Amino acid sequence: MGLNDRNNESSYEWVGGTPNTLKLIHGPWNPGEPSGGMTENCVEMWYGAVWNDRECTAANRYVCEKDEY
Ligand SMILES: [Ca+2]
Repeated sequence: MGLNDRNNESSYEWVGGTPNTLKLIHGPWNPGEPSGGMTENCVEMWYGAVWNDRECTAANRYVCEKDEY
């Protein structure tokens, strides 16, 4: 979902380096997550809209943001 801690473990930022201003480290993680340490540095959304850290090479569906007409 565009959130990762690849540059600094446990310090999450958005793709492109935008700081995590939403304090998402305290977001709705699935119980027990994030669990991947240095091997799972990207965040995905699971069923129920909870979060999981996962390998950044994992292929997931995505959504795009667009302006409202
Ligand atoms: Ca995980």
